[in-house]
Amino acid sequence: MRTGQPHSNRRTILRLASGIGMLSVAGCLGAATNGSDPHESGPTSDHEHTHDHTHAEDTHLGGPVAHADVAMQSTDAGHHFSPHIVWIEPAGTVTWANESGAHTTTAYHPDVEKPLRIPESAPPWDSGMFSEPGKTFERSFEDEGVYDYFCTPHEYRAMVGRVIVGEPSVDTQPALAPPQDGLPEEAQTLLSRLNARTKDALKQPDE
Ligand SMILES: [Cu+2]
Repeated sequence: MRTGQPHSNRRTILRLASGIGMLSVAGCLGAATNGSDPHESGPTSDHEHTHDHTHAEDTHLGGPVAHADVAMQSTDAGHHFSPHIVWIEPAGTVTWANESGAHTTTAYHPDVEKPLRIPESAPPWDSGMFSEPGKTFERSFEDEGVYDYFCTPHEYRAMVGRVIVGEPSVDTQPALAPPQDGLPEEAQTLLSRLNARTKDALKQPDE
C-alpha cells in the first residue's frame, strides 16, 4: 500500500466528490446503481466524503450478460433498484430480490395504466408486492429491446429501473422516448438520465 502521497490523492477524491455531488438530488436519483455495492464495506468505511453511490451512477455499462441480479432496497438514501440498469443477452434472465422495504417490479405498460415503455410486442410483468426480505421474482426476456419498470409504492420517489436486452436499435424503443408528462417528476428525471446512459452504451462505433 502506498503511503507517500495521501494528501494529493485525498484532494482529488474530494474534488471529484463535490463535482458529482452537484448532480445528485434527493431520493433514488443520487443512489446506487452498481451491483458491487459499496455499502458492503460497512460503517467503518473511510469513504464518508466520496459518495460512492453517485460514482456508481456513472459506472460504464458492461456488455450484455446471460443473467443479472437486481436488489430492491429501502435505505437511508431512499428506495432503489440496484443497479438501475442491467444489460442482458436475448433469452437472458433477471432476478429481482427484495433486500429491505416493500416493493414491486412492474413493467411500464398500458395494462397497469402506465405509458408503454417496453417493446410493443413484449408481454408486461408485475411481481406483486414483496413485503418481506428474501422474496425473489425472475423473468426471462426473449425480445431484444429496452424495458422500463417501476415499483408501485415508490415510483414517485424515482424507484424505476431498466433492462436492456441485446443491442436493439435506439430509434425503435418506446423506453427511449422522453419520459411522459404523466409520470412522477422524480421518475421522469431518472428515466431521462437512464436514456442518456443507454444511448451511450448502445452506440455502434463501427457505424
Ligand atoms: Cu419500492
